[in-house]
Amino acid sequence: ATEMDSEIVNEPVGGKSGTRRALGFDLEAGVEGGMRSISPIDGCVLGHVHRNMPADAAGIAARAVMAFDAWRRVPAPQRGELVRLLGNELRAAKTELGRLVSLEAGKIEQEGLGEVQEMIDICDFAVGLSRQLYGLTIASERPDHKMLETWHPLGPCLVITAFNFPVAVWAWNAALALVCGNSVVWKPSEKTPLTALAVKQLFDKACQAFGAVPGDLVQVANGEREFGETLVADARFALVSATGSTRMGRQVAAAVAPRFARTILELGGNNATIVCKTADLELARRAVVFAAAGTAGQRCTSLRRLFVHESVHDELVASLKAAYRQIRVGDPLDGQTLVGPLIDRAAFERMQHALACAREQGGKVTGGERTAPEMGEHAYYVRPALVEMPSQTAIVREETFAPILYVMKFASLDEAIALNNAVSYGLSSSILTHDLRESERFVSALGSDCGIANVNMGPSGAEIGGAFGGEKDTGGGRESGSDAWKGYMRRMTTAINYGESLPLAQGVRFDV
Ligand code: UN1
Repeated sequence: ATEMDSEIVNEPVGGKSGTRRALGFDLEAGVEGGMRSISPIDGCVLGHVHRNMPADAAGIAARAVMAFDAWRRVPAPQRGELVRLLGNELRAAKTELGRLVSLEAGKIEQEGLGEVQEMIDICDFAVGLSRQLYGLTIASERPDHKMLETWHPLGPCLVITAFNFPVAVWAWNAALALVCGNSVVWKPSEKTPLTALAVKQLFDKACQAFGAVPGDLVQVANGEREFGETLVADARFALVSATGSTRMGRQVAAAVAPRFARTILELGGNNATIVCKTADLELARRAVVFAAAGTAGQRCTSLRRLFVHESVHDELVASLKAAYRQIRVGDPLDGQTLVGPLIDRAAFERMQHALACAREQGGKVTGGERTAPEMGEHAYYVRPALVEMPSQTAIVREETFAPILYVMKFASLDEAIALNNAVSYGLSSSILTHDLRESERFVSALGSDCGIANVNMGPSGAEIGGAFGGEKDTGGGRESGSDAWKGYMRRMTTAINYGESLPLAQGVRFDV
């Protein structure tokens, strides 16, 4: 990657100026009039990237159609070979790409690397899948007949991703979409355009190693809101897979509904953990701190609501407070740091607003204040907040994308499950208990109403092997593992008559 080395000049948006290595990626630094990528680490500009305008959307969609037409002709296991090569490129560039994720999204290094590992994992999964896009044979009710179910490529897929998982969520979608025979247009978050371009370079290398890949099989389309809306409205996209806010998801769903195209929506979450009286409190402490404070509370699956049995409440809260005091908040590139910055000032203001509301609604707030002044006035670092609430008030039922953990007491499991389910979202949830009856009830049809319900761990940090997504305002989509691939293909049912007569289904007689 050395020939790709370029220097990205930081503009002094923040108090500092200086230069930062672009980590081996040629990231179109200095595109005139381009979109800026700002590092949440210190508020400095990392670089500029090409900004697509709404008028560019039609050309992008047309190229995606051409690429789809060629790619669907390639046998699925060969399509898997391209994804295997992409996985190899990701392995080779794991350190650099993970660091770029840290630079642009503000994640600590471990989590930046973890995100790239998640991409590698889904590539491996998709390679295996490329030989397992199984259909069915179905017994026919008619003599000398059989029925088949076959899965075919769907069409161009538009993938919209969020800043908080700037590369992994694209990979969950793209690795599956590609082995399923589709072309992909990637509209990254406006806050993380560089990581997308870096991934595109790795994809291009995989294409070179593969040989004959149709041009524009994957297009990265950086642009702003109106550009994104124009893409979503383009009828040539057979699928729009969008990760982000519920407000955005509602707009996508409404825009796509008139043409009956498919959506996979992975929207907000307001995830809860229930700690029962038999729980291992040391395990609970560790699970809660990672899930609530990790990634600065900026995962869709971050823990935001903690329900603790009244008999262990005070003990757990005391140990959580002690643990919270130990958390190192600061430069995510420092290996000792556990919590990096919020993505921007708006996120900081929303957090402070939520904490003010919580106080008004009877909450006792510990932490939550701004910290790490050495990182400059244009970066927003906060102490993770722990808020003891008298009950699940309005602010607790809202998702605030920041490290705020609301803690509440409960007396019976039924009450805790009802509280878990009493929010508009349904992404993730978890229970800590050593009582089998409690954990089984939680994961039963009468338990958590979320797409994810974990036992003896927190709600975040899902593996790629399972289907990822949730119910209600979370949007209902499923991505990643299990049979999520079916969302990227169209299903065909075929009845075949190998006899000499024409019996009709349901015994209907129609003699001519
Ligand atoms: C997200 O926050 O958008 O379960 C996805 C997790 C990760 C994915 C989170 N594997 O925390």
